[in-house]
Amino acid sequence: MKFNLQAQDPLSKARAGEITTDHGTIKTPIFMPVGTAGTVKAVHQHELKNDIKAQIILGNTYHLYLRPGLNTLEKAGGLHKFIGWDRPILTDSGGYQVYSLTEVRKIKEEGVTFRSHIDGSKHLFTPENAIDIQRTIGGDIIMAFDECTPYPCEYNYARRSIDMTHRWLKRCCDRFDTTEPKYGYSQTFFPIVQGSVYKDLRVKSAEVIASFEREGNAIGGLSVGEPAEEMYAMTELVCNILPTEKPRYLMGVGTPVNILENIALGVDMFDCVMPTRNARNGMLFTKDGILNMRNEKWKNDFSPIEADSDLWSDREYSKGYLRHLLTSKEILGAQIATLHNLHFYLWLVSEAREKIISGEFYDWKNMMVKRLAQRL
Ligand code: PRF
Repeated sequence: MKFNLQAQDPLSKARAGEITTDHGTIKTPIFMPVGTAGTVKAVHQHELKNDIKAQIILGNTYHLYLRPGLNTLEKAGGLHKFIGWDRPILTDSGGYQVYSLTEVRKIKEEGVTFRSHIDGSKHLFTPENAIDIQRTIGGDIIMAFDECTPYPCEYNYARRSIDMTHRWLKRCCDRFDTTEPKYGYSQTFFPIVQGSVYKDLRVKSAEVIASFEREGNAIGGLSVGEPAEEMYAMTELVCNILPTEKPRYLMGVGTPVNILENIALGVDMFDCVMPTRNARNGMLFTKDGILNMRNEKWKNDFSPIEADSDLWSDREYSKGYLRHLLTSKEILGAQIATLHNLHFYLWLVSEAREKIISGEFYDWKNMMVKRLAQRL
Protein backbone atom coordinates (compact mmCIF):
# COMPACT_ATOMS: atom_id res chain seq x y z
CA MET A 1 0.00 0.00 0.00
CA LYS A 2 1.13 3.54 -0.73
CA PHE A 3 -0.25 6.84 0.54
CA ASN A 4 0.44 9.98 -1.40
CA LEU A 5 -0.52 13.30 0.23
CA GLN A 6 -1.57 15.67 -2.53
CA ALA A 7 -2.92 18.79 -0.85
CA GLN A 8 -3.50 20.35 2.54
CA ASP A 9 -6.11 22.97 3.36
CA PRO A 10 -4.45 26.17 4.56
CA LEU A 11 -7.16 26.99 7.14
CA SER A 12 -7.76 23.54 8.67
CA LYS A 13 -6.03 20.18 8.98
CA ALA A 14 -7.96 18.74 6.02
CA ARG A 15 -5.92 16.79 3.48
CA ALA A 16 -6.41 15.21 0.07
CA GLY A 17 -4.46 12.12 -0.90
CA GLU A 18 -4.35 8.81 -2.71
CA ILE A 19 -4.08 5.33 -1.27
CA THR A 20 -2.82 2.75 -3.74
CA THR A 21 -3.57 -0.93 -3.21
CA ASP A 22 -3.24 -3.96 -5.49
CA HIS A 23 -6.98 -3.59 -6.23
CA GLY A 24 -6.72 0.04 -7.25
CA THR A 25 -6.41 3.57 -6.00
CA ILE A 26 -8.61 5.30 -3.42
CA LYS A 27 -8.87 9.09 -3.53
CA THR A 28 -9.12 10.55 -0.02
CA PRO A 29 -10.96 11.77 1.94
CA ILE A 30 -13.15 8.73 1.31
CA PHE A 31 -16.31 7.17 2.67
CA MET A 32 -16.45 3.35 2.60
CA PRO A 33 -19.93 1.84 2.26
CA VAL A 34 -20.46 -0.94 4.80
CA GLY A 35 -20.86 -4.39 3.29
CA THR A 36 -21.09 -6.31 6.55
CA ALA A 37 -21.92 -9.80 5.30
CA GLY A 38 -20.45 -9.56 1.80
CA THR A 39 -23.12 -7.20 0.50
CA VAL A 40 -23.79 -3.50 0.85
CA LYS A 41 -27.43 -4.09 1.77
CA ALA A 42 -29.88 -3.52 -1.09
CA VAL A 43 -27.20 -2.50 -3.63
CA HIS A 44 -25.75 -4.42 -6.56
CA GLN A 45 -21.96 -4.40 -7.01
CA HIS A 46 -22.64 -2.97 -10.48
CA GLU A 47 -24.47 -0.02 -8.90
CA LEU A 48 -21.76 0.47 -6.29
CA LYS A 49 -19.24 0.82 -9.07
CA ASN A 50 -21.14 2.72 -11.73
CA ASP A 51 -23.80 4.76 -9.93
CA ILE A 52 -22.35 5.37 -6.47
CA LYS A 53 -18.71 5.27 -7.62
CA ALA A 54 -17.61 3.52 -4.43
CA GLN A 55 -13.84 3.14 -4.40
CA ILE A 56 -13.58 0.76 -1.45
CA ILE A 57 -16.10 -1.16 0.65
CA LEU A 58 -16.03 -2.68 4.11
CA GLY A 59 -16.53 -6.26 5.23
CA ASN A 60 -16.87 -7.64 8.76
CA THR A 61 -14.78 -10.48 10.14
CA TYR A 62 -17.42 -11.38 12.68
CA HIS A 63 -20.24 -11.90 10.17
CA LEU A 64 -18.19 -13.51 7.41
CA TYR A 65 -16.48 -15.90 9.81
CA LEU A 66 -19.86 -17.09 11.11
CA ARG A 67 -21.49 -17.16 7.66
CA PRO A 68 -20.58 -18.25 4.97
CA GLY A 69 -17.49 -19.33 6.99
CA LEU A 70 -13.80 -19.52 6.19
CA ASN A 71 -14.01 -22.76 4.28
CA THR A 72 -16.30 -21.26 1.66
CA LEU A 73 -14.38 -17.99 1.46
CA GLU A 74 -11.09 -19.81 0.93
CA LYS A 75 -12.57 -22.12 -1.71
CA ALA A 76 -14.01 -19.09 -3.52
CA GLY A 77 -10.53 -17.54 -3.61
CA GLY A 78 -11.29 -14.79 -1.10
CA LEU A 79 -14.02 -12.22 -0.57
CA HIS A 80 -13.37 -10.20 -3.75
CA LYS A 81 -14.00 -13.25 -5.94
CA PHE A 82 -16.85 -14.55 -3.80
CA ILE A 83 -18.86 -11.33 -4.10
CA GLY A 84 -17.68 -10.15 -7.51
CA TRP A 85 -15.94 -6.94 -6.43
CA ASP A 86 -12.53 -6.14 -7.88
CA ARG A 87 -11.86 -2.87 -6.06
CA PRO A 88 -10.31 -2.54 -2.58
CA ILE A 89 -11.95 -4.04 0.51
CA LEU A 90 -11.23 -3.22 4.16
CA THR A 91 -12.23 -5.70 6.84
CA ASP A 92 -12.93 -4.82 10.44
CA SER A 93 -11.46 -7.26 12.94
CA GLY A 94 -14.52 -8.34 14.86
CA GLY A 95 -13.21 -6.34 17.83
CA TYR A 96 -16.33 -4.19 17.68
CA GLN A 97 -19.10 -6.47 16.42
CA VAL A 98 -18.57 -8.95 19.26
CA TYR A 99 -19.25 -6.13 21.71
CA SER A 100 -22.20 -4.65 19.88
CA LEU A 101 -23.93 -7.82 18.64
CA THR A 102 -23.40 -10.55 21.16
CA GLU A 103 -24.85 -10.66 24.62
CA VAL A 104 -22.96 -13.50 26.17
CA ARG A 105 -19.29 -12.62 25.92
CA LYS A 106 -16.22 -12.76 28.11
CA ILE A 107 -13.22 -10.49 27.60
CA LYS A 108 -9.97 -12.00 28.85
CA GLU A 109 -6.29 -11.42 28.14
CA GLU A 110 -6.32 -14.29 25.68
CA GLY A 111 -9.24 -12.87 23.68
CA VAL A 112 -13.03 -12.70 23.65
CA THR A 113 -15.40 -15.65 23.90
CA PHE A 114 -18.85 -15.03 22.53
CA ARG A 115 -21.96 -16.76 21.30
CA SER A 116 -23.05 -16.43 17.68
CA HIS A 117 -26.10 -14.21 17.18
CA ILE A 118 -27.14 -16.71 14.48
CA ASP A 119 -27.19 -20.09 16.23
CA GLY A 120 -25.86 -19.52 19.75
CA SER A 121 -22.67 -21.51 19.07
CA LYS A 122 -19.60 -20.61 21.16
CA HIS A 123 -16.47 -19.02 19.64
CA LEU A 124 -13.19 -17.41 20.64
CA PHE A 125 -11.60 -14.43 18.88
CA THR A 126 -7.96 -13.73 19.69
CA PRO A 127 -5.55 -11.19 18.18
CA GLU A 128 -3.91 -14.09 16.33
CA ASN A 129 -7.01 -15.67 14.83
CA ALA A 130 -8.44 -12.23 13.97
CA ILE A 131 -5.40 -11.84 11.67
CA ASP A 132 -5.67 -15.42 10.35
CA ILE A 133 -9.36 -14.93 9.58
CA GLN A 134 -8.70 -11.62 7.83
CA ARG A 135 -5.94 -13.28 5.79
CA THR A 136 -8.54 -15.82 4.64
CA ILE A 137 -11.21 -13.22 3.91
CA GLY A 138 -8.56 -11.38 1.91
CA GLY A 139 -9.23 -7.67 2.55
CA ASP A 140 -6.69 -5.21 1.16
CA ILE A 141 -6.66 -3.39 4.49
CA ILE A 142 -7.16 -5.42 7.66
CA MET A 143 -7.71 -4.15 11.18
CA ALA A 144 -6.24 -4.79 14.62
CA PHE A 145 -8.24 -6.72 17.20
CA ASP A 146 -9.14 -4.13 19.84
CA GLU A 147 -11.57 -3.45 22.63
CA CYS A 148 -14.02 -0.65 21.81
CA THR A 149 -15.03 0.71 25.22
CA PRO A 150 -18.67 1.75 25.68
CA TYR A 151 -19.80 5.28 26.54
CA PRO A 152 -19.79 6.26 29.30
CA CYS A 153 -16.80 4.32 30.58
CA GLU A 154 -15.05 4.55 33.97
CA TYR A 155 -11.56 6.02 33.74
CA ASN A 156 -9.92 2.98 35.34
CA TYR A 157 -11.69 0.59 32.99
CA ALA A 158 -10.63 2.65 29.96
CA ARG A 159 -7.04 2.79 31.25
CA ARG A 160 -6.79 -0.97 31.71
CA SER A 161 -8.55 -1.49 28.40
CA ILE A 162 -6.04 0.47 26.31
CA ASP A 163 -3.19 -1.40 27.95
CA MET A 164 -4.80 -4.66 26.86
CA THR A 165 -5.60 -3.31 23.37
CA HIS A 166 -1.90 -2.36 23.06
CA ARG A 167 -0.77 -5.84 24.18
CA TRP A 168 -3.23 -7.32 21.69
CA LEU A 169 -1.78 -5.04 19.02
CA LYS A 170 1.70 -6.48 19.57
CA ARG A 171 0.24 -9.98 19.14
CA CYS A 172 -1.63 -8.90 15.97
CA CYS A 173 1.56 -7.44 14.49
CA ASP A 174 3.60 -10.55 15.32
CA ARG A 175 1.02 -12.71 13.58
CA PHE A 176 0.64 -10.38 10.61
CA ASP A 177 4.40 -10.11 10.11
CA THR A 178 4.94 -13.87 10.21
CA THR A 179 2.13 -14.84 7.82
CA GLU A 180 1.54 -14.29 4.10
CA PRO A 181 -1.45 -13.15 2.07
CA LYS A 182 -3.31 -16.08 0.53
CA TYR A 183 -4.43 -14.83 -2.85
CA GLY A 184 -1.41 -13.22 -4.50
CA TYR A 185 -2.09 -9.54 -3.72
CA SER A 186 -0.77 -7.70 -0.70
CA GLN A 187 -2.61 -6.80 2.49
CA THR A 188 -1.82 -4.00 4.90
CA PHE A 189 -2.58 -3.79 8.60
CA PHE A 190 -3.93 -0.78 10.55
CA PRO A 191 -3.75 -0.50 14.37
CA ILE A 192 -6.52 1.28 16.31
CA VAL A 193 -6.30 4.07 18.90
CA GLN A 194 -8.70 3.74 21.87
CA GLY A 195 -8.95 5.61 25.19
CA SER A 196 -12.62 6.56 25.52
CA VAL A 197 -13.06 10.33 26.10
CA TYR A 198 -10.01 10.75 28.37
CA LYS A 199 -7.37 13.07 26.98
CA ASP A 200 -4.37 11.46 28.67
CA LEU A 201 -5.47 7.97 27.60
CA ARG A 202 -6.04 9.09 24.00
CA VAL A 203 -2.60 10.73 23.92
CA LYS A 204 -0.97 7.64 25.34
CA SER A 205 -2.81 5.32 22.97
CA ALA A 206 -2.03 7.47 19.92
CA GLU A 207 1.68 7.49 20.87
CA VAL A 208 1.75 3.72 21.28
CA ILE A 209 -0.14 3.17 18.01
CA ALA A 210 2.18 5.55 16.13
CA SER A 211 5.25 3.76 17.54
CA PHE A 212 4.23 0.57 15.71
CA GLU A 213 4.90 2.45 12.45
CA ARG A 214 2.33 0.64 10.32
CA GLU A 215 1.20 1.97 6.92
CA GLY A 216 -1.97 3.58 8.24
CA ASN A 217 -3.71 4.20 11.56
CA ALA A 218 -7.26 4.10 12.83
CA ILE A 219 -9.20 5.83 15.58
CA GLY A 220 -11.81 3.69 17.35
CA GLY A 221 -14.05 4.02 20.37
CA LEU A 222 -15.79 7.18 19.13
CA SER A 223 -19.34 7.76 17.92
CA VAL A 224 -20.50 5.37 20.63
CA GLY A 225 -22.92 7.84 22.26
CA GLU A 226 -20.64 10.68 23.41
CA PRO A 227 -21.54 14.29 22.47
CA ALA A 228 -20.14 15.35 19.07
CA GLU A 229 -17.93 17.98 20.71
CA GLU A 230 -16.17 15.28 22.74
CA MET A 231 -15.67 13.22 19.60
CA TYR A 232 -14.09 16.18 17.79
CA ALA A 233 -11.87 16.98 20.78
CA MET A 234 -10.54 13.39 20.79
CA THR A 235 -10.03 13.28 17.01
CA GLU A 236 -8.13 16.57 17.10
CA LEU A 237 -5.86 15.36 19.89
CA VAL A 238 -5.15 12.04 18.21
CA CYS A 239 -4.63 13.50 14.71
CA ASN A 240 -1.96 15.80 16.13
CA ILE A 241 -0.01 12.73 17.24
CA LEU A 242 -0.58 10.23 14.41
CA PRO A 243 1.93 10.78 11.58
CA THR A 244 0.93 13.18 8.81
CA GLU A 245 2.28 11.00 6.02
CA LYS A 246 -0.01 8.04 6.74
CA PRO A 247 -3.77 7.69 6.23
CA ARG A 248 -6.04 8.12 9.26
CA TYR A 249 -9.27 6.15 9.48
CA LEU A 250 -12.05 7.18 11.89
CA MET A 251 -14.12 4.05 12.47
CA GLY A 252 -17.91 4.06 12.39
CA VAL A 253 -18.40 7.81 11.78
CA GLY A 254 -20.90 9.23 11.10
CA THR A 255 -23.45 11.89 10.05
CA PRO A 256 -22.59 14.12 7.06
CA VAL A 257 -21.73 16.92 9.54
CA ASN A 258 -19.50 14.58 11.60
CA ILE A 259 -17.67 13.59 8.42
CA LEU A 260 -16.95 17.18 7.34
CA GLU A 261 -15.85 18.23 10.83
CA ASN A 262 -13.51 15.26 11.13
CA ILE A 263 -12.08 15.84 7.64
CA ALA A 264 -11.25 19.35 8.89
CA LEU A 265 -9.33 17.72 11.78
CA GLY A 266 -7.22 15.55 9.47
CA VAL A 267 -9.17 12.30 8.99
CA ASP A 268 -8.90 10.59 5.58
CA MET A 269 -11.20 7.55 5.78
CA PHE A 270 -14.68 6.90 7.17
CA ASP A 271 -17.27 4.13 7.29
CA CYS A 272 -20.70 4.04 8.83
CA VAL A 273 -23.96 2.10 8.55
CA MET A 274 -25.89 5.37 8.77
CA PRO A 275 -26.50 6.02 5.04
CA THR A 276 -27.55 2.42 4.42
CA ARG A 277 -29.42 1.65 7.65
CA ASN A 278 -31.21 4.98 7.85
CA ALA A 279 -32.19 4.72 4.18
CA ARG A 280 -34.15 1.57 5.00
CA ASN A 281 -35.95 3.52 7.72
CA GLY A 282 -36.82 6.33 5.31
CA MET A 283 -34.17 8.90 6.24
CA LEU A 284 -32.64 10.60 3.21
CA PHE A 285 -29.53 12.79 3.38
CA THR A 286 -29.38 15.66 0.89
CA LYS A 287 -27.30 18.80 0.23
CA ASP A 288 -30.06 20.86 1.86
CA GLY A 289 -30.61 18.72 4.92
CA ILE A 290 -32.34 15.59 6.19
CA LEU A 291 -35.63 14.36 4.86
CA ASN A 292 -37.93 11.83 6.57
CA MET A 293 -39.53 10.04 3.63
CA ARG A 294 -42.20 8.42 5.79
CA ASN A 295 -43.65 11.82 6.62
CA GLU A 296 -47.25 12.35 5.46
CA LYS A 297 -46.20 15.55 3.73
CA TRP A 298 -44.59 13.61 0.82
CA LYS A 299 -47.67 11.45 0.18
CA ASN A 300 -48.87 13.37 -2.88
CA ASP A 301 -45.57 14.98 -3.88
CA PHE A 302 -44.84 13.65 -7.35
CA SER A 303 -41.69 15.69 -7.93
CA PRO A 304 -38.41 13.76 -8.37
CA ILE A 305 -36.48 12.66 -5.27
CA GLU A 306 -33.76 15.06 -6.47
CA ALA A 307 -34.35 16.69 -9.85
CA ASP A 308 -30.75 17.80 -10.54
CA SER A 309 -29.05 14.66 -9.21
CA ASP A 310 -26.69 12.77 -11.50
CA LEU A 311 -28.14 9.55 -10.09
CA TRP A 312 -30.79 8.17 -12.46
CA SER A 313 -33.05 6.79 -9.71
CA ASP A 314 -33.17 10.21 -7.97
CA ARG A 315 -34.51 11.75 -11.20
CA GLU A 316 -36.68 8.82 -12.26
CA TYR A 317 -38.73 8.22 -9.10
CA SER A 318 -40.92 10.67 -7.18
CA LYS A 319 -40.93 11.39 -3.46
CA GLY A 320 -44.53 10.23 -3.22
CA TYR A 321 -43.69 6.88 -4.84
CA LEU A 322 -40.63 6.38 -2.63
CA ARG A 323 -42.77 7.18 0.43
CA HIS A 324 -45.31 4.61 -0.69
CA LEU A 325 -42.60 1.95 -1.17
CA LEU A 326 -40.99 2.64 2.20
CA THR A 327 -44.25 2.70 4.16
CA SER A 328 -45.31 -0.54 2.41
CA LYS A 329 -41.92 -2.07 3.27
CA GLU A 330 -41.35 -2.85 -0.42
CA ILE A 331 -37.82 -3.98 -1.27
CA LEU A 332 -37.52 -1.39 -4.04
CA GLY A 333 -37.95 1.39 -1.46
CA ALA A 334 -34.83 0.22 0.39
CA GLN A 335 -32.95 -0.01 -2.90
CA ILE A 336 -33.84 3.51 -4.08
CA ALA A 337 -33.23 5.13 -0.69
CA THR A 338 -29.90 3.32 -0.15
CA LEU A 339 -28.63 4.28 -3.61
CA HIS A 340 -29.57 7.87 -2.88
CA ASN A 341 -27.83 8.05 0.51
CA LEU A 342 -24.64 6.32 -0.59
CA HIS A 343 -24.47 8.47 -3.72
CA PHE A 344 -24.82 11.53 -1.49
CA TYR A 345 -22.11 10.40 0.97
CA LEU A 346 -19.69 9.69 -1.88
CA TRP A 347 -20.55 13.05 -3.46
CA LEU A 348 -19.91 14.79 -0.13
CA VAL A 349 -16.41 13.37 0.32
CA SER A 350 -15.42 13.91 -3.32
CA GLU A 351 -16.63 17.51 -3.10
CA ALA A 352 -14.64 17.94 0.12
CA ARG A 353 -11.60 16.59 -1.73
CA GLU A 354 -12.03 19.06 -4.58
CA LYS A 355 -12.43 21.94 -2.16
CA ILE A 356 -9.27 20.92 -0.31
CA ILE A 357 -7.36 20.82 -3.58
CA SER A 358 -8.71 24.21 -4.69
CA GLY A 359 -8.04 25.75 -1.27
CA GLU A 360 -11.71 26.52 -0.56
CA PHE A 361 -12.46 23.77 1.95
CA TYR A 362 -12.76 25.76 5.16
CA ASP A 363 -15.51 28.21 4.12
CA TRP A 364 -17.32 25.55 2.12
CA LYS A 365 -17.32 23.20 5.13
CA ASN A 366 -18.75 25.87 7.43
CA MET A 367 -21.48 26.69 4.92
CA MET A 368 -22.32 23.00 4.36
CA VAL A 369 -22.42 22.14 8.08
CA LYS A 370 -25.27 24.62 8.53
CA ARG A 371 -27.20 23.28 5.56
CA LEU A 372 -26.71 19.57 6.20
CA ALA A 373 -28.14 19.60 9.71
CA GLN A 374 -31.47 21.10 8.65
CA ARG A 375 -34.63 18.97 8.82
CA LEU A 376 -36.73 19.30 5.69
N1 PRF B 1 -13.10 -0.73 16.85
C1 PRF B 1 -13.28 -1.54 15.76
N2 PRF B 1 -14.25 -1.31 14.86
C2 PRF B 1 -15.06 -0.24 15.05
C3 PRF B 1 -14.93 0.62 16.15
C4 PRF B 1 -13.89 0.38 17.10
O1 PRF B 1 -13.69 1.08 18.09
C5 PRF B 1 -15.95 1.59 16.02
C6 PRF B 1 -16.24 2.70 16.95
N3 PRF B 1 -17.03 3.70 16.41
C7 PRF B 1 -16.66 1.27 14.86
N4 PRF B 1 -16.12 0.16 14.30
N5 PRF B 1 -12.46 -2.59 15.59
